[in-house]
Amino acid sequence: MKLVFAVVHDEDGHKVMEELNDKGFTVTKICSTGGFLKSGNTTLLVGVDKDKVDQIIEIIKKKSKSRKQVVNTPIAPIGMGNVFMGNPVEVVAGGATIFVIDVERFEKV
Ligand code: 2BA
Repeated sequence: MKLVFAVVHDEDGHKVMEELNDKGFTVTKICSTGGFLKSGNTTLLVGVDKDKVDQIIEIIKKKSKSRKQVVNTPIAPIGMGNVFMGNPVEVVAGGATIFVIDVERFEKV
């Protein structure tokens, strides 16, 4: 058995989850935050047999869009106060970041 972790954009999370449910997969949604952008994203957990992993990845791929996002990184203090000049940096986030890990044991009690 495998556990698929997929980090998707908040706006795509619902669509991905709905499609996975429609295709018969059980999904857990976790509200998460990206360490770089410090903005909300969605992490989906799907436990499945090994032979279904590719199907899940295809669904996530189909329902997740990549987006350009701008992050303001402070580069220099201005004057003597605590005001920082922003340095806007554009990054392309997503479609999705997917991890597939082995499940040693799976129980429902
Ligand atoms: P964030 O950490 O907020 O990153 C958002 C986007 O910012 C990333 O998109 C990437 O394009 C850019 N980025 C991240 N770290 C960067 C850095 N040190 N320098 C320059 N640009 C950087 P994605 O790669 O598509 O990642 C989207 C989200 O997926 C991430 O949000 C994070 O929550 C998760 N993620 C991505 N790779 C991961 C990893 N190796 N481990 C854990 N989570 C990961």
